Amino acid sequence: MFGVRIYTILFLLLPLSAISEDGSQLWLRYRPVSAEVAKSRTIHVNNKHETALLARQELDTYWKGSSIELKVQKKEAKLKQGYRIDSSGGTIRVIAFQPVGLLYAAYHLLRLQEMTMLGDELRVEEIPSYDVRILNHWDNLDGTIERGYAGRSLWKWAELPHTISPRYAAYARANAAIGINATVLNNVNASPQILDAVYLEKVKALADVFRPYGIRVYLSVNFSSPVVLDGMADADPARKEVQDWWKKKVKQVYALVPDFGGFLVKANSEGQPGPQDYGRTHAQGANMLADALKPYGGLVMWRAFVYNPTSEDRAKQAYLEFVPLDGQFRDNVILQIKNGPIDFQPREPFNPLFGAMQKTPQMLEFQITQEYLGFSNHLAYLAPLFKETLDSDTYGRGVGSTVARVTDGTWHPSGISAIAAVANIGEDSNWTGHHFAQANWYAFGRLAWKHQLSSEQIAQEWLKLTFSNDEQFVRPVTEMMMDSREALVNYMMPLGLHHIFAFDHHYGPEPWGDRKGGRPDWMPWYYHNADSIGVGFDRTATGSNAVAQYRPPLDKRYGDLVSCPENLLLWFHHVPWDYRMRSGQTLWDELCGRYDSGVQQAREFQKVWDRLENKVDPQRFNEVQSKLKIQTKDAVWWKDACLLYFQTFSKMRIPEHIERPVHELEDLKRIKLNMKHHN
Ligand code: GCV
Repeated sequence: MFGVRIYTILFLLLPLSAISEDGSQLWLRYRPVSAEVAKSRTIHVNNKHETALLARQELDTYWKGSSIELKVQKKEAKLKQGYRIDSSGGTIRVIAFQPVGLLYAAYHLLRLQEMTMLGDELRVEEIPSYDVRILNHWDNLDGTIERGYAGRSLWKWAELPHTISPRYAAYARANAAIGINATVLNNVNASPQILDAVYLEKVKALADVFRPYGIRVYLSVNFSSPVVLDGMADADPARKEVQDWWKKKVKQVYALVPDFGGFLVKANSEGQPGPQDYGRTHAQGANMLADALKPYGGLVMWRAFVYNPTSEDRAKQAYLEFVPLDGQFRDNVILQIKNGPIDFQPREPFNPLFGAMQKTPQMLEFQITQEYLGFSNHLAYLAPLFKETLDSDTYGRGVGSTVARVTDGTWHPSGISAIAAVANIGEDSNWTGHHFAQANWYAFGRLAWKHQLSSEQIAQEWLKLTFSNDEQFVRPVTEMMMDSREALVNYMMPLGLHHIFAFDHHYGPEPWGDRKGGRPDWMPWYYHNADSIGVGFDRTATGSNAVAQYRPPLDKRYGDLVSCPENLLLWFHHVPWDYRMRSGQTLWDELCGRYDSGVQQAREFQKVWDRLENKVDPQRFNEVQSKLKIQTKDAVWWKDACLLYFQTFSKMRIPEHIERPVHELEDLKRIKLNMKHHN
């Protein structure tokens, strides 16, 4: 007894930063208020919906301030899923049109409280930028996750529906707190089994847990499901029997999950089946599913990630395939388009499909999981990458047709707007493998809610909620986060280089990579084209002419060596080694400088972090510290591999002021990481 008391006293005396945390609480580290505080104010709600009651419960448990009145008001339809908060006269009044708006408002208030940013008066109106803010899990039914780096899947399919892990509700709550309102449970490389009755019962169990948090379930479906599950002769979307099969299946799904969101489909892409197997178009395939879902209000998110090993530049293929189909899709189909034309590279220009289809609603797909950005080993804050795409002007309807406006409902006001990202969540205790990878999940949610937020603002919010309000911590770490994606671009693929990863895992460098008989568009040389003259992919009129897929003035801006932004130079041009860059240096010297500055930035991150040891709890401090060591080692590996390899073509010296390579090229070529997955 005495011992316990001493420990309690010791514990209370310790600075907060000395108490270890494992990261499992994410941005929800609120502490329950005392009974006394709870008694001193009332939290009232005018609605009995489970989500409204949950909003009240959250505030009741954690809110330290004055009384709050939560109201759902039918006349406030323009608030959609949003809310209004007003605090004049002592009581805080929250108005929403839907119960979920109250829940979002509750998290808004708690967020401000946690950041000590509650002023005397509150006047807030928030309406989300997108209707559907959805995570895509690439989780397989066997518990593995494609491109997942935070352990196995959260979904315990073998235990479901009878055993419900407490992490399901924790997951839903974490998402609701940042405004995410939908989730696709399974991999786009979809097992047909997900639609089997046995699995649908499991899906229902998850949907039941998520529902109070305002989260709707969607599923990835395999186009051949009727063949695999029920032995139908084919899955031709033009055949009545196939259409009926889907109608029956959809009915079965809605009987179990009445608020089911819809289907996500990867078809005729990387070996997945699709309508083209039967000579039908993507539109015909998507429409068949859309017709089945329509009576229930379900959506089809049809992915535009298609490319085949033809002589056509991979970057052009989705556009060539989909633009001619504009106008042919049902109104409950949204085309889901990756941010760039290749595949979630550290930097890509925006995908030219955005803004090119005037009649077809489009949605963005980002990748939160860091398939091409150092897995969960590298600190790379992705909000700047997300913003770069959102803010890109497509010129699709003149100046100001940013990707954000093309997708947020401005272009298609009568339809449903949506934004997706591939999740980085697994069963690791900190959910995402790297503590700082939580920030990317957070940033996606916040931008999906409000794409006008700045990356910096989001980083600060996240740091305050996740670590500490101490300005001496928040300032330098925000800066580090803000620099981190560019640092990674520098040490991996500066100046528009892309896809020079090792074939087997997309982690380390393999610019020399080649496989006899392998698909050229899966080989690094396909992308960098290094030769004795220079390096880079000629996508101008003298090359693949991919620049022509961009609207004026972008076609000219990208197509011209002088006006092309330097950070995309080698994406669009094959540039001579001795070409003079804006800095006055040759391309070769500039390239060396970029790789080197990436390494120096990584070293700097280590210093920044080490200086903050007394401001972070020991467990998280140590875990981040050791990840930063890996990151720096990898940065050196990337720099040496790329410079030594490209030097075999440029035959130029690495400038003297640059850190010398510490590896031999031949040794680097022998490194084979044991990480399966390819392409
Ligand atoms: C789910 C890339 C990834 C694949 C992924 C694919 C896709 O090619 O490497 O793992 O498959 O994109 O987005 O469909």
